[in-house]
Amino acid sequence: IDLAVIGLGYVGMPLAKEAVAAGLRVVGLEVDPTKVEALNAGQSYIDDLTDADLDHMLANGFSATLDESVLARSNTIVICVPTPLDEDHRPDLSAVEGATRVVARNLTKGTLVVLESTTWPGTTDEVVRPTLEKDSGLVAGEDFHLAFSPERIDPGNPKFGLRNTPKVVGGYTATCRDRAKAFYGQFIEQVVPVSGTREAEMAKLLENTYRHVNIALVNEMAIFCDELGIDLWESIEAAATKPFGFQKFLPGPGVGGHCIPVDPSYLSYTVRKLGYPFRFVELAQEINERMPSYVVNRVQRLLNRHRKAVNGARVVMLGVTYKPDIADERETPALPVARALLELGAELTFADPYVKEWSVDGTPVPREEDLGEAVINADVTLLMQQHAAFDLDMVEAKARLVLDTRGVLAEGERVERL
Ligand code: SAJ
Repeated sequence: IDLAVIGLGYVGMPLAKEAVAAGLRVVGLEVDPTKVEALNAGQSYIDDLTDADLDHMLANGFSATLDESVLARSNTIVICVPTPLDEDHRPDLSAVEGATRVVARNLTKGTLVVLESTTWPGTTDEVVRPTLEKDSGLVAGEDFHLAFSPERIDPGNPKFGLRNTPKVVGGYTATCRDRAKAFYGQFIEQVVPVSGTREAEMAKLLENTYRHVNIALVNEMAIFCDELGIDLWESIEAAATKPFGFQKFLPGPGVGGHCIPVDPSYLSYTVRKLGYPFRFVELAQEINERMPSYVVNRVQRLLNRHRKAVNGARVVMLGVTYKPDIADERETPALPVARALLELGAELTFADPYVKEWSVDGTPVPREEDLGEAVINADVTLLMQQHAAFDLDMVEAKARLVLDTRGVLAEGERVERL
């Protein structure tokens, strides 16, 4: 077997797909039997992987399995398991540690092991390597090779996929790095080697923390521009005319997903280990985490200006996923917004083409089936995600009041933007 992929999610499966397309013999290792069953039956649960893709993979020797012994017959093993935060907002490496132990007890000489999961700098060297060496009796850099290569899969991105997104690679030794570079070079157009695993781990955290802090910048500006009566949305478009040195970010109701709210915490965990707080990033996190309550405050003020209270008001929330046009609700800001509105006594409903049923702390929120009726009947429409399926011209024309948190509607006496 040329490649064993551990973790068959939105990162592992595109990797398996491209490796199969390059003619490699690929096997997928999972802990979840339902995933194994679905994949081997040609049923994809991955947004960007069609059943046809999967059939092609299966026809070319791919299979998913629960049987870890396949690792002993694989000359490359890539770990693509989740690295979330635990309830104390601290890095949770349990999936990485579990996968590493499975690799270690099946590790054979000459194998290349690559970690792709986003994690704090030093994880590959200080967490993965010792376990691999201790449990297998083999020496990294000599008996087997070890590298880190961050995943840059952007679900739903029509332009960039695994093949045409440059792949950063760092090795425990130069030989490790070169082996990983050769491996990825078989099916990825550009491989970017760096001098060590920490540089590769840090590159990923920098990419996403950069995004996080820039979103916080415009979110904080949205708050004081509202007080100053300045249309920040216009100022952002104007600033974006600068052809160099400015990247456009937009205010929003809060930062969701499993990368942007999470990765900065892996970075600050590392910095705090040095004994001092990582103020800049932690302040940005505070700002982004405060946006849901700011949205509720704006709904309250909008209703009050029309002599209504939130208590007893009918509020329809358009879009409960974490970003437009995908069905992912992880860390969605819609949840804290809905929780606060319900606590204030709002009568809440939602509309979202990607979400069939939705509840807040166990309380089901009724789903609107007719968007036109919903915005006419609601005292206020809260636009959270601008799904392409929403007829925004109709919303703008018919809604009694709108708070537009995405700056996609024209301001008017009934429409306010964040
Ligand atoms: N958001 C804003 N304002 C912005 C941009 C995003 O409020 O200007 C919010 C979104 O609404 C969402 C959250 O931030 O709730 C995250 O949005 P995102 O566009 O960063 O989407 P993600 O979470 O899918 O991020 C992924 C990341 N890709 C990888 O980690 C491989 C990120 O690095 C990409 O830059 C991003 O996709 C992308 O560009 O689409």
